[in-house]
Amino acid sequence: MRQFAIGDIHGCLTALQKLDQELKFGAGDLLVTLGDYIDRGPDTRGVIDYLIGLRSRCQLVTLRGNHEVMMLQARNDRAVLIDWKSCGGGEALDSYGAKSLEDIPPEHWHFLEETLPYYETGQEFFVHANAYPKLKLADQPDDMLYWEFFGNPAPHQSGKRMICGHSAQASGLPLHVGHAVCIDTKAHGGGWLTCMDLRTGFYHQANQLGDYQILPPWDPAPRD
Ligand SMILES: [Mn+2]
Repeated sequence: MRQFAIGDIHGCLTALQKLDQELKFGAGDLLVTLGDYIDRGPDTRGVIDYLIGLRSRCQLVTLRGNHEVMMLQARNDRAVLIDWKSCGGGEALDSYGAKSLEDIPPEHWHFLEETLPYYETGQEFFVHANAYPKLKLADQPDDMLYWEFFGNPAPHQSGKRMICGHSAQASGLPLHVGHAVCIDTKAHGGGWLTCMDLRTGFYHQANQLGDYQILPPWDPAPRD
């Protein structure tokens, strides 16, 4: 069984489709998407539709990011609505040809509502943003799970490796510190959408131009 994690997509449908075309996600594959599907990039609507479609082909686990948090809260809070629109929500609405949140289809609200705060397998745990090393996943506060930047945390008490997004790496390279890996490589800002193969350590990257490349696993021993 292959196991993959995909970083912050932010409306970058072309890059997501390219990864799927190259890796051919299918039955038996576990695919964990780390949240921030929406906002900033050009096609929030298309990305959510695509992810809903992927569910019928592979085991898809969709985590919640801070942008999904904002969009969900924007329904009930005018101040959050204004904040969300200025953080890329305007582009999300545009992708629906929508003037207001009432124009978003119910199945997309359902998709957003069903996103998870975290996920774990035998060897890894997955969060959008970060986690306190000394707290169980079930006890992590929302601010940490959805908002806190990476900052090279200590290893988690579970002994599992943390896979996260949220802290956009302007270099386009994943940030790997051994016990934690951040794979937000700024797809919406001219960077890459990264899909990490968790068992081999290879990184598959695609961008909005339809380019694709593979990066080798992280090597803990620096060489001259
Ligand atoms: Mn984020």
